[in-house]
Amino acid sequence: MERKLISRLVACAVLGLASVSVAYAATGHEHSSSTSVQIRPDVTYTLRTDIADGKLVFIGETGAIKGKVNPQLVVAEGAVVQINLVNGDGATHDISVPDFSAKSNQLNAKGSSTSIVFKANKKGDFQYICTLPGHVQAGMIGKITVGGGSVAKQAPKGVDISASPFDVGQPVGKRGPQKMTVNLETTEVLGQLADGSTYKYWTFNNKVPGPFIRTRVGDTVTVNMANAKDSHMIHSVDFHAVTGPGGGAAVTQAAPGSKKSFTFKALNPGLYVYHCATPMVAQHISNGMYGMILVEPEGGLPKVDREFYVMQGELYTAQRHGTQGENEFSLDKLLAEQPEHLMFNGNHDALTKTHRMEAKVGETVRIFFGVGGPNATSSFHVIGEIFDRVYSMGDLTSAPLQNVQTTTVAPGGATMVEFKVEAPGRLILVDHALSRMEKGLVGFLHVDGPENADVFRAHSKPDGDSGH
Ligand SMILES: [Cu+2]
Repeated sequence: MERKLISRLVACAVLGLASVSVAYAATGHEHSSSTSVQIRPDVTYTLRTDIADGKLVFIGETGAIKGKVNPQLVVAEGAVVQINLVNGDGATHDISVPDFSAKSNQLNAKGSSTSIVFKANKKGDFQYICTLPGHVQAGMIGKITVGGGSVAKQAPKGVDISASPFDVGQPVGKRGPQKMTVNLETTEVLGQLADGSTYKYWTFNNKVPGPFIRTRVGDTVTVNMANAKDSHMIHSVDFHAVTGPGGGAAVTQAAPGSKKSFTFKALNPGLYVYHCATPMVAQHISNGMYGMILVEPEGGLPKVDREFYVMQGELYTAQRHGTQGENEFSLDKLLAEQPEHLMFNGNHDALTKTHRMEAKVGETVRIFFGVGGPNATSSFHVIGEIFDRVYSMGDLTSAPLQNVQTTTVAPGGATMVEFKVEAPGRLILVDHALSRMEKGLVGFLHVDGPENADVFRAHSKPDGDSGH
């Protein structure tokens, strides 16, 4: 079983650096009763081949091993480990960890890359090598330590800026139009980006995305926006649900320590994005200044069992994805539209570790999904499910699309999706432009409950007439 798993992992991994390695972890992290899909390795290292002082070597490419020659790789016992190899010298190389039967294809061209993935299922010190004749003797050998506790975890320094997917407000139900007030504070805070790395986020109410605002068509809404005293920038807010100058941005440009407000009437039902609209707007949005406002139609939305609030965003950092410590904004990468990070709800762990999204078998799930962006269009998809209904482009008054696999959501756009969960397991929220998963864009929805063999069942032995 284990061997099969590994060979499948390796077969999958040799497709290249950008391939997504899917480990069907038989033990499952969360559920004994259901099949869990491990879609990301637990730890990733990137090595580059090079020639140093007449010797052939591996050099660490990112993170704590950056620049180190034949760096020691330390991983936890049981971890799924990915090692990427980039050809830095143009000679033919590969990478192998013989003790785990992991071996890559050969790289020939300078700049080409490959990877291996394996499960580090035994403790001890092992070797990673290049298997080409003479290359180990020439210096291409390093140590991988499994189960060593010698790597000190960097203590998190940033605050948790990830917005809860559960904060979706109260459904309006049958009520009539009313007056309401929305209070926003714009802030600049050092937030946790991933394990061991931080970023200076700009936010509404210290969360990314900002608060989910729930209104009804015909409501009269007063928006009070305060820019925190310790901000460095002017901030503002543009609601796509507002009919008026700049969606409110024309009258909310607030210097640090000042307040602005305006009142609008919600004329059009729908699911709308809001964002900061202060130059450079793309930078303010990227840094985390976006959220959503729902304008429910008369009579409210149909009742469902679970509602979630999820938004996709991008970060453009000078440091490459995976770099420890504080990551800083890069104007060049923003203008080139080349994000180093993509996230659901603000950071890499928001919907995989920090907030546990759950549903029970038989329940109906609704996701309010929006793209803050500022640039990437999302191909929103849930692995292991089919959207029963898609309210495309946030249009809540037309009949929804039905039975949809993947739906396009524009930057500054939104979509409401609904589906019934029929079988237990871990569903995976992605943008099906799956290179982005490698930059942090993934979320989980855990479905608990009894197996539903009618809908899905695994076979312990290959079925006689099913072929492969
Ligand atoms: Cu701003």
